[in-house]
Amino acid sequence: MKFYNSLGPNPRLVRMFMLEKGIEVPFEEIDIMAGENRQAAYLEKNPAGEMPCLELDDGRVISETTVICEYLEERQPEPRLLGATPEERAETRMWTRRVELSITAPMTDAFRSGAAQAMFKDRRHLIPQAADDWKEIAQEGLARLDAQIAGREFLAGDRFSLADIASYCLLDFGAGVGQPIDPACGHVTAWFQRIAARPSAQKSLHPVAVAGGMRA
Ligand SMILES: N[C@@H](CCC(=O)N[C@@H](CS)C(=O)NCC(=O)O)C(=O)O
Repeated sequence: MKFYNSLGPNPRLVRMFMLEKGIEVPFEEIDIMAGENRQAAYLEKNPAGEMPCLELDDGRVISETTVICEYLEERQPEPRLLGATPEERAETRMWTRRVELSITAPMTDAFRSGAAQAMFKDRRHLIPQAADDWKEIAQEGLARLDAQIAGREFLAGDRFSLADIASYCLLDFGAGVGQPIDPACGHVTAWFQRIAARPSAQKSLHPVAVAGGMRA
């Protein structure tokens, strides 16, 4: 297997997942700032042109972060980060998807069409006039999440899971690019600090991010 790695919250969440599971695979670095992920050699691997992806030994390529994580969990079930039963796995997927759809996707869209417009203008269809609305939508989602997770340690209840890793990495990135968690969201803030305290949170940061003070 080979992991095509880069700067960015999405590759980081797979790195954090691998660290938590003790999985080591060779990495090949792709320079997203220079647009290497949008050039022919990488597009042959992942036609979406997005980072990261995982190349299997038989040549197949898997992209989409949570799909990569689920594949790795199937290959190496322990420690279980999806869940031990169909019900636990369903809860993990539900929370991962809820946070992505209602919070981190609009947050990322706001970033691309707002602060990072110059980087993304030739890569994606941007909607600059929607950037502030997406920021508000993400904050509204955070406020709803805050009420939903009152009294629980992790997103999917009392077990640490992929939902925590994926959500943490995207929210950590968002906070570093001008979209912090509203301090009024006390439950989300406390949950975020619990995840941030795990050694994998620091170890999963990309060296370029560490050098530049970024959270990715
Ligand atoms: N839905 C994708 C999103 C991947 C994504 O947006 N990756 C970012 C890095 S964090 C990227 O490739 N950005 C550079 C670009 O789009 O050119 C996934 O889950 O893997």
